[in-house]
Amino acid sequence: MPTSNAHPQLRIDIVSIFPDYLAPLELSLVGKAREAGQIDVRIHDLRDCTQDRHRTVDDTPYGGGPGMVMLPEPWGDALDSILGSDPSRTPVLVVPTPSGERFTQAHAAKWALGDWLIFACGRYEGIDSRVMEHFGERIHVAEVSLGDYVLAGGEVAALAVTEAVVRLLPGVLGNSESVVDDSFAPGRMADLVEGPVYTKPPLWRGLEVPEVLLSGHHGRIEAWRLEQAHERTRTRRPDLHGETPSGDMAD
Ligand code: 6GU
Repeated sequence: MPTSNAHPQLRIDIVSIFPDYLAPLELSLVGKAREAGQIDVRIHDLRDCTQDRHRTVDDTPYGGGPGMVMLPEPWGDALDSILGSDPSRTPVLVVPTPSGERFTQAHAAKWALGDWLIFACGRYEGIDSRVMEHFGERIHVAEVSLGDYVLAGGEVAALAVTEAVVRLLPGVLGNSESVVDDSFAPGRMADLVEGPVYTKPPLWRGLEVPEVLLSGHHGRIEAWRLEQAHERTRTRRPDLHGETPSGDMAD
């Protein structure tokens, strides 16, 4: 049985002009994984890689238009320095952007098998595209989006992706079984969201826990949960068009 010893420590570097935004990585599951030595998280201030007195990180876009674009030089220096700190590893450079491919559980599962993630958190209208072009010739670059809305910068996405990856590392979750029933987990949950969950008391404000969950009949409980997952996916996530669990569920 694989243990946390069988897995290399995951290194995570995050470059941002708001390093304090990443403070939540000291808390909860990710914070505990850091304390346990399961991950090595290093946060970097992009402004430490600027050359001028004003610590400039942006300028106006070529071609005109609103907003500012992040300069390539500080990014080049920051990423060169991080890459040079461990030539033995091959990182994935994750660039959060609303114009990226959608980040999914499949990315999280793949990156949990690797040993090094570097996040380049842009602000403003984004990072000069030559940064992604240049580093794309040296390492794998993944421009990813959390969904179809616009955040002010990549920091929240870096937090989200980090948490999605770290909770999949062996030994990070208390119960190693619990990830297989997750929404989107590879396998039967791949295109499904989880159904409702309940705990004690069995009757609360006139609302009962579904009887099947109190039956102790594990086969019926599993079948009911799968049925609920399909129903919830059909109503809330028609974009996933989850398959029906069996012929009698078709409608
Ligand atoms: Cl990854 N970044 C930004 N700035 N906005 C987003 C996003 C990422 N995903 C959705 N909106």
